[in-house]
Amino acid sequence: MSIRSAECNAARGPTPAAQCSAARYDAVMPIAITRKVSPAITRCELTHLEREPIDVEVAAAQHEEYERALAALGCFVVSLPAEPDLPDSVFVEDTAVVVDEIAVMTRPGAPSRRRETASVAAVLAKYRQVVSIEAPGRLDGGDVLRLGWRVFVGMTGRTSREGIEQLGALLAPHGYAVEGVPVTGCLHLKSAVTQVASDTVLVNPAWVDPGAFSGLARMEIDPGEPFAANALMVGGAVVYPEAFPATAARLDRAGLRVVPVDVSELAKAEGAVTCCSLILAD
Ligand code: CIR
Repeated sequence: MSIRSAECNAARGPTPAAQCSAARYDAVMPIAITRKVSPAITRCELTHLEREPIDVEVAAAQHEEYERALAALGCFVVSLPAEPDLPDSVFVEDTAVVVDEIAVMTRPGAPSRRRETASVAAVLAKYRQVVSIEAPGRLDGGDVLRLGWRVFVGMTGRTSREGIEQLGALLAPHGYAVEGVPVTGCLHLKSAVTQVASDTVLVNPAWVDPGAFSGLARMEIDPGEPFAANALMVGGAVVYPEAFPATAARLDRAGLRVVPVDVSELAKAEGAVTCCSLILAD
């Protein structure tokens, strides 16, 4: 089990292999950056959901289980302390887009979320060269789905054309091709489609056109579970919400290893499984 507080990891960084024995071990582990649930999550942004009471303790406990699931799948979890004044800061995915070569700090579409990026940038700087989306561009990491050298970006209320163009310009020198994808009816592109295997995406065709993902196998969610397209592929498995058993059965029938997690309290804040971590390939 490898869950470390950010303080503990401060010395870890992209350590030269000779510097400590942990470095050799880290080289084969994905790094998962997470952040504890803010007590202010009850004041989170909501776009497509009605506000419901959120039990902060339950949300925090579910988040800890999520971190444990990532660690059990071989991730080195860098767990940042809660941000008491930033309601949505547990959803670290939205603050950055990380590829092997660089980390791009986003400029989140919701103004209330813009202060979330600074502390994540400080951590990412240990692992990658850090660059940023600049005003007036807007980009949420939840809108960015990288599939090999293709980077799909949702055209949503959170992510602007300017933000997509800036991301394209930052990633192009490293060989990535950025494509904007129309999305309707949900918060982010990754509410509508995520990767579940090297050659397969899980998609809700009501929210995004599966035709955008040509060249990949497209598995559809169970139509009775509209929020079921958000899955986190990591460590040879798919971390997946318990709330969607019919779609989970489809994943299972396809031969995928499904690791169920209960994120029901975080879902009331319009969060799911990809949004609670930034996964860095080693
Ligand atoms: C928001 O509206 O920004 C948060 N309440 C939820 C963000 C979820 N992020 C994600 O799925 N990538």
